[in-house]
Amino acid sequence: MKNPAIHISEEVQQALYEGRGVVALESTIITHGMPYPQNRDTAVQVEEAVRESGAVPATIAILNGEITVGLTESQLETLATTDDAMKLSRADLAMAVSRGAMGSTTVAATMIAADLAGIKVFATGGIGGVHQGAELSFDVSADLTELSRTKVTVICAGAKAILDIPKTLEVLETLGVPVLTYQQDDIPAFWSRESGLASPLRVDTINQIVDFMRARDALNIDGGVLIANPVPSESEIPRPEMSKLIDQAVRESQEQGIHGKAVTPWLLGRIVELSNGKSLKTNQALIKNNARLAGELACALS
Ligand code: PSU
Ligand code: MN
Repeated sequence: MKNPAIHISEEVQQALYEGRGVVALESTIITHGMPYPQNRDTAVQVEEAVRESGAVPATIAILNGEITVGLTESQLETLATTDDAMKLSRADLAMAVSRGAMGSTTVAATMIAADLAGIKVFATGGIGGVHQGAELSFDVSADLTELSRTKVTVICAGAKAILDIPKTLEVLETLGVPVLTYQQDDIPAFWSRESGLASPLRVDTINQIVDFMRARDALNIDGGVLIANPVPSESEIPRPEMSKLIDQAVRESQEQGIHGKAVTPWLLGRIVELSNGKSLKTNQALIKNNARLAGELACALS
């Protein structure tokens, strides 16, 4: 890898060189998704979950303009306490690089960096998607188009339930992004195991995911794959309970004119308040669960 804008940690470089399993991890969840110190603690625990599966974690962020793949614990701490880090997607990733800024990567930007580094598997909490009211606001996350063009497999707990999940699934289908739900028929809804919507596809084993990815390669089909992994039962907040909080948060965000990049962080923060911190615990549990599955998949592919 001879890209001057990218720094890959020695451990990650070594693992890639040896063909071991490597899992990319995003950083917007650290800067814009959770409060301190839960953001740092979760980031550390997610890396541990990847390691327990036998893979090497590679958290990705922009540190002083350098795309950094594989953060040290002190770099994680710095990022977790940087208040003005830029939330970066495809459109503005290069601005953080050209300005030498601090920035965190969304699903879209993490996919770009992972692909540049040669990492094939990426674990996150929930992807961005089509927002409620998008027919008026046109707010559709760039995560969806990135999934259609960049060849990385993303493990999530479904689209965040703050979104319009049926519209998100429609757009993914239009863009040709396969959505594979792990071990159940219903597509999960982030904090809840069930959404009431059938997943387009279902897989029950890691081997089935590997076979699917290999078949896609053989057919020369480009772009990413989305794996939806339901939150563990013991940590879930059932959908009826979540729905009330989500409706209130979405209504308030519209009344207050929150728009653009601020929408997702604002809603997530408000839902943590409205649930008295319960949604944060679920968020932590589901991302660790995704990191474990991603680690197993990365090892099976290596
Ligand atoms: N899921 C979370 N917390 C987050 C995000 C997802 O639990 O902070 C972030 C991801 O980085 C995702 C981004 O890519 O929100 C989507 O933002 P937007 O809707 O502005 O595209
Ligand atoms: Mn948006």
